[in-house]
Amino acid sequence: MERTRLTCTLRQISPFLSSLKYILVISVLSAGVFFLFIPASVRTEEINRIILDTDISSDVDDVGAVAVLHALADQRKAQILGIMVSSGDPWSGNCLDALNTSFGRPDIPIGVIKDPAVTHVSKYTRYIAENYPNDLSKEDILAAVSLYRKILASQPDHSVTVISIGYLSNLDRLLRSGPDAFSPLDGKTLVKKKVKRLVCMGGEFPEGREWNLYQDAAASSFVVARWPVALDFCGFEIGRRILTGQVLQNILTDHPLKKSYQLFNNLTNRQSWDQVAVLQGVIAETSPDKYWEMTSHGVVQVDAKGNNSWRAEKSGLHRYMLWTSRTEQLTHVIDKLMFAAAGRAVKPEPE
Ligand SMILES: [Ca+2]
Ligand SMILES: [Ca+2]
Repeated sequence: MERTRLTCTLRQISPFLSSLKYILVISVLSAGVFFLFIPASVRTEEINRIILDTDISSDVDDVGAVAVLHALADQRKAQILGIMVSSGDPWSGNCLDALNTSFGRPDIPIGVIKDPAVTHVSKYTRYIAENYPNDLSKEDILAAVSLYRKILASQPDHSVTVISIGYLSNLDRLLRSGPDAFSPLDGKTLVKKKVKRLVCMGGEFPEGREWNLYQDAAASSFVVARWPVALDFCGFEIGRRILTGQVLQNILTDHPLKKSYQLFNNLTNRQSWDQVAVLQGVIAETSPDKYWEMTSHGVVQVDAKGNNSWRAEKSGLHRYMLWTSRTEQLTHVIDKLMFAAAGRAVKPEPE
């Protein structure tokens, strides 16, 4: 009896189901056709064009930041134009290529700093470079300053966000660069024409002395004084209080993201200076969740020793990030994004 009733009901609704299927197929097809006819410039308007500049080597939050950037690219919030290395560690470039490969983007252009460069020993770069697939060849690699010029010259005006999570050495060389095969413009003019904003993890606010700025203090002082467009700082005091990474224990494979944290601190939590800068560079303008605030405009100065100071000034191009009652929640946001980047090889996300 029950069975008969069920069969009858199914028979009654089956024409409805097939027309529903038909409507669904038509909707999906027309959405696809509609998408094809939207000009590419409009489609990509919301996608931030990003160049990341990292000292990936001495600390592991750079690896976390690369993961976060890939996760945001997967969500179509960022387009990764290229990644520059400011560290002189000879394994940094291949480690980065291995990470990009593991996140499904093996061909992201990588530019590496030429000597002289700030160099530190890393707990993970050599292992990642030697044990995970990557194909960055030392002969083909462009100097970061050349890759910056090549990429910027090919982009729409005022469209590129540069996110610096290491030393400002590459940007110093970019600003000082002259015309070349990629562009007839000098570096500063090229930046002014193509770059929308620089986000810099560096400094301590309102004043202090921080690693990224004092490691190559001459470069920091030069770049901060002459950068011709908007410059946002994510200071030491923000990322210091956001501890992430321990949840990577739950990744079931030997993913190089997990392996880097394992080699660095045996998968305990680490401060998240660099991931915060990526969030400021990619989602600050579009996110409905105000996890932090920025100051009004002002001027940051960096002296010859790498000390930074701040003064408010309406015409200044600089701002810095302010901690709010919601900022602590970035811990969860960052852990989730790092998880997402590592893909399906994970247990369900922890709450
Ligand atoms: Ca590659
Ligand atoms: Ca860094």
